[in-house]
Amino acid sequence: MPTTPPAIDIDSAYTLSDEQIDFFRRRGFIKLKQVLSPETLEHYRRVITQRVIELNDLANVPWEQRDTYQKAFIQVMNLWLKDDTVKEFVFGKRLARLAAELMGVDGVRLYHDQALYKEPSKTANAGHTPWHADQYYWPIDTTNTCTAWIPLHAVPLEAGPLSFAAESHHHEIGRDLEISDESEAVLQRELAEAGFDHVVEPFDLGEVSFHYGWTYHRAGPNTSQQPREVMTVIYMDQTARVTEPKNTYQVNDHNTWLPGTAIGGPAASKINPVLYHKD
Ligand SMILES: O=C(O)CCC(=O)C(=O)O
Repeated sequence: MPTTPPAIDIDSAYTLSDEQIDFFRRRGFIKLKQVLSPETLEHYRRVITQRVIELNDLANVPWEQRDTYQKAFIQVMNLWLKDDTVKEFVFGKRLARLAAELMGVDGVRLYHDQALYKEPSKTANAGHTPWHADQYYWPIDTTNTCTAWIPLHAVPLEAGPLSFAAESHHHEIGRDLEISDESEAVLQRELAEAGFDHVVEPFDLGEVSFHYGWTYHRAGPNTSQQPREVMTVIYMDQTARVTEPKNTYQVNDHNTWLPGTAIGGPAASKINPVLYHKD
C-alpha cells in the first residue's frame, strides 16, 4: 500500500450546517470551501495527472479533428482500478460522507470516478462542456446520485470552472439529450426561458462542488495557458437498484460500471464498493 504523508487528509469529517444541506437539496448543487488542503491536493494531483498523461486516448488526435465532446475534456475513467494512490483518494471518507449527508442517505456506493482535464482551447468558440445532466447516462432507480467535482488547483473563470443551473434538478425538459451541440443549444434556451439562475463562479484552491445527477451543468472553455485538472467521484445511494436501460449509453454504462448486476437488482457489483455508511 502507498504511504500517506501526515499533512494529507482525505478521511476526517467536514461539518455541514443545516443551511448547507438545505441549499444542496433546494438548489441541486453546492460549492464548499476548504474541503481539501493544498498539501492533499498537490499529493494526489501529481499521481492523477501522471496517469491521465499515460492513459489519455486523445493524445494522438489533433485538436481540429476532435468533436465537441473531445474538445471539452480528456476523460479517464475508473482510475482507482489502475493506481493504488488514486484508489486511496477515491475511497476517502471525507468526500463520501459529504455526499451521503448532502443527499440524506445512510451510505453511498461508488458509481465510477473520472478525471476530466480540460486542455487550453486552441480555437475560438470551442472547448466548452455543453449543458447536460449526468443521469441521462445512468441506469439507476434513484435520484440520490451526485458527483463531487474536485479541482486539483484553483480554477479561475478563464479556465472553465463547472457552472450550474440552480434548481434545475426537477426540470424534465431536455432529459432525453446526450451531451452534444444540440444539448448546448436546446438547454441554453430552455433553461434561460424557464428562468433558472446560471451560477458561474471560480473555484478557490480546496473548494469542491457536489451536484445531483439531474442538475443541469456546463463549463466554459479553458482560455488560460494551463490544463484544467479535475478529478470527479460519482456517488449513489447505497440502496440504489439497476433499471432497464433507456438508451444505448445506459446499456453501455450497465455493462461497464455495474458489471454482472441484474436489472431490478442492487447496483452493487464488485466495482461499486460502499465508500461511506454511518455507524
Ligand atoms: O468538468 C467538466 O467540464 C464537466 C464536468 C461534468 O459534467 C461532471 O462532472 O458531471
